[in-house]
Amino acid sequence: MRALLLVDLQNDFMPGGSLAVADGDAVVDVANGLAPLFPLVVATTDWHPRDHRSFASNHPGRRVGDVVELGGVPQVLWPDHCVQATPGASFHSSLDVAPIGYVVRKGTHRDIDSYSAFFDNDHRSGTGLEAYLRERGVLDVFVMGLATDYCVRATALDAVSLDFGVTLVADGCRAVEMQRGDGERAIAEMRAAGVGVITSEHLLGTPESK
Ligand code: VGL
Ligand code: ZN
Repeated sequence: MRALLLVDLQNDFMPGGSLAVADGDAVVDVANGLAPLFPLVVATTDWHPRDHRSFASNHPGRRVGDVVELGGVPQVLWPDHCVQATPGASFHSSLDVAPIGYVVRKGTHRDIDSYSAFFDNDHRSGTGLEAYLRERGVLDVFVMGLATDYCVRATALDAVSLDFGVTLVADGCRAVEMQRGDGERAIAEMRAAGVGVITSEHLLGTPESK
């Protein structure tokens, strides 16, 4: 059985949001097109308390982009984003939520970030997603969403380490690109770890065949 993982298709990562990913809203149509092809669709949400330690605003004297240590691992400081139950944490209004069977909330603990849908960044606690997928007999996951160089990357790499078959839907992803090339580097890293990389056409059938 295979599952589609939709990573963080939330307003704050969309153009106009507080941690906007360029062209991020372009992937919503990809998600809507792919979801009906999967028996199980899981969506992740970044779901931070207002005092989350990944926010630069919670570190007086620090700025967005600075790197600190959190839970023993390096932590990039971000603008406030995806605060629990705020409009920025809601799914993009064009996302078809009907096919979504399960929503993972991550980044909920103040003192550690969670890019991955599976584990906090220190890999000490899990989100419950692994057990959820295994109980349903999922062996293969297809991953897409925002952002390629953070939450998509971490989710795909953890899925590989958990021995799921992992495929990245590349046109369903966009990158933050704090440094130019981060998106491409993340894809190379995922590929090297054993992630298959395809485009949505591969699943939908090519438009030329219509
Ligand atoms: C993300 C930075 C901070 C992401 C989440 O969804 O990729 N990036 N929090
Ligand atoms: Zn976050």
